[in-house]
Amino acid sequence: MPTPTDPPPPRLPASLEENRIASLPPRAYYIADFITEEEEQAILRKVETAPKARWRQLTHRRLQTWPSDLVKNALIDSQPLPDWLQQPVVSRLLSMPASAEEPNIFASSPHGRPNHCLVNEYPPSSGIMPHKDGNAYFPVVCTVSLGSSLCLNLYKSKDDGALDPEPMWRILQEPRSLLITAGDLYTDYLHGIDAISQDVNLSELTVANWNLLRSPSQFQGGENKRGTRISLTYRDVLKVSKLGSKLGPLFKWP
Ligand SMILES: O=C(O)CCC(=O)C(=O)O
Repeated sequence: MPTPTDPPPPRLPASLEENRIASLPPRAYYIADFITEEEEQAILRKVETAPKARWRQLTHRRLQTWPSDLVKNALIDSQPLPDWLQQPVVSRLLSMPASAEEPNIFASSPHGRPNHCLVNEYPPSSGIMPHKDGNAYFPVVCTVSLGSSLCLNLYKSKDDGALDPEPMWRILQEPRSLLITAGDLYTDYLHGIDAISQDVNLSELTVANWNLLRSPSQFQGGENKRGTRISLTYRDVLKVSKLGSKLGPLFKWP
């Protein structure tokens, strides 16, 4: 709950169209100040204090899955997302019109809102291989970045299925920002994060969302030395199985 001493919430665009990344295929949006520093710190504390069993250690990064892992591409209808992942992020997402026809970016998704969130932790020099998110989800991903900046790379696979090693575009994600990718960009392109300690050669010519950054001057030297970044990726899982509610109290995450 906000208290009278909390700083005001960020000013959000009247429509996502104001924050469209114009040089990318439809559709991508970037909002630099989506949450406040206080909100960022509060979410980071929740991530850090989550039960140890919530973390899955991968080779170079750690992952939390909320409310639970998918089983055969379906979400087990056990619990909703916890409140700290809903407020302020989900309510703010749903408050922003996507276009004149769409009251928000999840308006035509099966559940009308995200029901799943991955929390990824990337220490410097870690990343994620280029991949597509697949067909378990409605084709909208909303990513909130916390703690540090890094570049997300976008790739197009060639006609023979091989991946061009050079990304077609880079999106620089600052702490407290929101990136939304949807539509063709979700279905036809791969995304990944280079496992490097520093992003280099950053400029208005090489970063697709340069004009939407909070502080482009911070990267004027063309470099971003990475710290530990946490990302929250929100999606709507298409299939929700009722199995969880039948299993009742036996089916519980920590
Ligand atoms: O952490 C990110 O920004 C990207 C995560 C990602 O690629 C995914 O969840 O599929």
